[in-house]
Amino acid sequence: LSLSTAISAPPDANYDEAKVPEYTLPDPLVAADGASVDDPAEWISKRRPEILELFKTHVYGRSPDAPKRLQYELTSIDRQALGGKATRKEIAIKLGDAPNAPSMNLLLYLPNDVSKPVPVFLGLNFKGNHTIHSDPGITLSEVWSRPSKGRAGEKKRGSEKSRGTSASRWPVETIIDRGYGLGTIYYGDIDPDFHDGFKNGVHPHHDKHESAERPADAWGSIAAWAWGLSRAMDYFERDDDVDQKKVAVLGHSRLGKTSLWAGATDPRFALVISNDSGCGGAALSRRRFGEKVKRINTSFPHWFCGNFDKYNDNEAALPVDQHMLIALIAPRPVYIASAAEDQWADPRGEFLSGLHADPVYRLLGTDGIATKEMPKVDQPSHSAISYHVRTGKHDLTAFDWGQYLDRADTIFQGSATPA
Ligand code: GTR
Repeated sequence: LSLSTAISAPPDANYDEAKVPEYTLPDPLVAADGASVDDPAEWISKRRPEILELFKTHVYGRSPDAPKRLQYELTSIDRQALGGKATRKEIAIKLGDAPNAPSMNLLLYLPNDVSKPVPVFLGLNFKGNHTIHSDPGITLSEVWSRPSKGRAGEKKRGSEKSRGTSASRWPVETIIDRGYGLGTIYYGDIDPDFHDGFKNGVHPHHDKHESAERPADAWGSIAAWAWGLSRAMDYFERDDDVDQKKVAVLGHSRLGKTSLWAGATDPRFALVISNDSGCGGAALSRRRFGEKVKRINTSFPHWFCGNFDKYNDNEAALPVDQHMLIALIAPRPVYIASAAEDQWADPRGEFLSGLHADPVYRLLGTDGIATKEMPKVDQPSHSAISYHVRTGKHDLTAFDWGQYLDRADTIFQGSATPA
């Protein structure tokens, strides 16, 4: 009995490799006009922009430009945080030019005993900045509840008792001890994660539709969250303590889908990490394994653009598949991670995206993916396209972080220089 069949699948999902349909992936190295792309310059000037455009039109939607002026405010600083080993800053970053545009609150830990600037991991969190660590100095985020039983979603200040409740996913001390900074933002600051017709969050501040109807390629929530990550990057460019050339963007699950789209759209991210991102993230849609396009568009109608609905039970018609999302990140290093018991996210489909992005990575002069065979459980494969599948469930664990830190050490070499 294989692991995938041992874990029972929801009624409309397939967890059996033998039932994966036959499929043909679009070739990332064949342009829309049928010409094959065989030099890096052509990839950069012709094919990459085509693919980016296809993802904007059919999958994530079209995001606005950055605000004209970066407006931010340092709202707190403690140079003796975490027993003196770190500086903790909180920065409110405005998500638009208008005075009533929302702000997001970046929580930033930086190691004290290393020379600056430092490399930084950046990732959104699900439940509020104060949940990532029990540090009493973190401002309690205002957290959205989802609408239920006729009640609208609402925003409330997080409770004292929720401090540190997501700490297992954020090993702050380990990150600091290894010479890295950590930046995180509550994703609901950018867009609350429920479907309200795009009335709250950043969307209404940027959408200027002529007609009342929302265009089928208007940005969804994943695009909005990714856009928010780019606004954190705008801020990093102004912070002398942060090495803006060494920023790793990371996310788990829906926020892994988000980190991949952030990495694809914003070349300033030097390392892109997808933790258990699954459907609409690293997993190939055409495999129809675990979560499928129709399921995700039904459960989460606000995540993707309207056009993505056209591919419900119709994946073969997609002009892209998710290996092309990975290819958009090339030649920058990417790390795709899966969990063995997370069949919903299709570990093999996540690996295969990396494998089928390999020709683009090689064209651009990197070592691509190190293996054509799916690595065994707990045996990471490291190269420009890194991959691991670890023991256990859908989660972001110490094992995952250990790998990401090792990989960052290699890529950002000598990052942890003592002061
Ligand atoms: C699930 C969803 C997945 C994944 C996950 C998460 O309900 O089906 O696509 O995003 O949520 O974000 O934890």
